[in-house]
Amino acid sequence: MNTMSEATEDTMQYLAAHLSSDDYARLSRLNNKHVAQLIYDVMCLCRPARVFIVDDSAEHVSKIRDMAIKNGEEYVLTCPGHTVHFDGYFDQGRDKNNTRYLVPAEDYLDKAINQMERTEGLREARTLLRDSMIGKDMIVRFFALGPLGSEFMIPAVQITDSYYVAHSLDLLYRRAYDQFAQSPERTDFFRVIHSTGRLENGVSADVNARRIFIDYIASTVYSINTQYAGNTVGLKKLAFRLAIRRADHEGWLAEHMFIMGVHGPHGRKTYFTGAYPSGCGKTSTSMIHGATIVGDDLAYLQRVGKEIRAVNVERGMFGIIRGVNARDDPLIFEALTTPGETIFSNVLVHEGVPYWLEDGRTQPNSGRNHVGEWHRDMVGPDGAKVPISSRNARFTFALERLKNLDEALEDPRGVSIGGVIYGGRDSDTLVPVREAFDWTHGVISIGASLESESTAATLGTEGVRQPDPFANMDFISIPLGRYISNHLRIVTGISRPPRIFGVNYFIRGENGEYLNSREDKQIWLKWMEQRVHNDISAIRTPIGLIPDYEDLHRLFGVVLNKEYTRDAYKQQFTIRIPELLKRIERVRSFYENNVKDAPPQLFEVLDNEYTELNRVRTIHGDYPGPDVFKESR
Ligand code: OXD
Ligand code: MN
Repeated sequence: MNTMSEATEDTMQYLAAHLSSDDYARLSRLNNKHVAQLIYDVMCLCRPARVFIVDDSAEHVSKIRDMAIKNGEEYVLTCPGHTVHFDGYFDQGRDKNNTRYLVPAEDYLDKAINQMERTEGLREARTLLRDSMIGKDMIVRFFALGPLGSEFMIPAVQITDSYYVAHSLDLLYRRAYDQFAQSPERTDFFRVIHSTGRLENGVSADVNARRIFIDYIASTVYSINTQYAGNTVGLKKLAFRLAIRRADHEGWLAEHMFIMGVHGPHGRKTYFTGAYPSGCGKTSTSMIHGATIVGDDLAYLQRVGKEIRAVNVERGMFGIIRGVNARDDPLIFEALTTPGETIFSNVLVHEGVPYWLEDGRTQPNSGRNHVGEWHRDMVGPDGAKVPISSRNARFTFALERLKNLDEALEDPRGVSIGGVIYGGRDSDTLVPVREAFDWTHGVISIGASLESESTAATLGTEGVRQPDPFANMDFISIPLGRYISNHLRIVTGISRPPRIFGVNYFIRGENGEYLNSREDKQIWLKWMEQRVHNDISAIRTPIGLIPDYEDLHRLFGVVLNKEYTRDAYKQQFTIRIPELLKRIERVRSFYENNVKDAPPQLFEVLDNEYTELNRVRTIHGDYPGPDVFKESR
């Protein structure tokens, strides 16, 4: 299949004969021969019973939702607007092993990036897609990544045989059929082709042949034999990989980042982006009390004049629901328990009400979830005890459901970024918050050195420490060395680049206890906001700048009405030299062994930090408390 070519007269005649007159009229209105060719190719290969070309009308939007319900892909819940969808027991997360770039023989991607030879991959995709839509509808949808009418915007088409997927897309992205119609000459749109494959009891039956291929040569993504939205809503993490390549060509950045407005003193608002691996507090940070949210997952960043500006690629949330409760995530919890369009996935449904892990409510002992009929203590087909809901159960809704939505979501110019935050799941090494000495130090020592313990967002064992540069390792589609150089370069000519910070919400004490509570994030954010404006000073340590006790004490008092003790400060901000040295050794060896062309600054920054940590160790021992550095200023 050549998804990049242009339809001929014959193709148009075929389409006229095989589409309904309304669908053909909608296709013709687009006047885009590349779109027509794509539809023709997928029709010939997958042989659907019908094709539905979807425009931006309210009528189509509600038809999609109705069809998802009629086909049994979603079930209506008691609360108006709420539905639930179930994925198969073995289809509960992003399938990293089977998500591959299709790389032509002459191209290079680092070996840490999952890939296969392009021709072979295309052949496999075609084989698996052949006849996959017999008896089903083929739904064709048009969206924009980024705000409509923005310089950042990338148009995208997704074809799917799942109304649930088509419905999810609707809540997550900006509809752009009209936008396509206005620019018939555009051929640079991203393409996604998805089929659930053969269904048994409503779920993808052939998950062993689950394949997700990214053909960056033709800006096309294939997703086959899967339903889990992280694998099938192609405009999310799959098109994002195409965007990383486009960003590389065009000199901007596509990042796995939230965008949020942190509110400082005297009505000041400072925008931050933040990258954290899935399941490490990214959404909950962007939803923190007192701040406003622009987006929780994907951002495009560009240098515009003397600023770095960013937009949210999406307009909705596909969030992890575990742990969302009235106390910890009150605004999401409110949206999830009040009327309004919401799709729950892989939660437990009991008498029309959804329940999930750690939802803070009295939970029923039975109901329906992703195993089918569930009761407490039951074991699943793999012999493991089945929790009340999947650990990666999710909710999907449009951001407009949230009371803390920032006014800039649809601003075509994006927002000006004051700070960039990286956070991972690390139980024993890094302090809760630190600031880089400068942009280069931050890119290398914080972004490129990020590691995290694995979570339920991807299939496989949880809790394994892995390198996750920029929290983007799963999605990086260009050589990593080049990706890092792009980060170093983006601020060229900017006299005051955004500050870079690292956070760790998961640091534990000697007895394994967490040293911080969830709400402490608020303090780190306020501290970072004030640092961006140089309102307060900070203490220089070998790994970056850390807060002064007095500033944190004041912030804990004012913001949380909490007494912050010197003892807590000392435990949290002790510089754990043996662990930090090991971390640098791991990061160094990851780059040495896996990455060609890492920029020289990478090894310089790591080596300097290593030397400095060793120097301090000889004077102050393995675990110097923060005050040691204050005194030595
Ligand atoms: C997500 C993910 O769903 O990263 O955002 O898995
Ligand atoms: Mn994500």
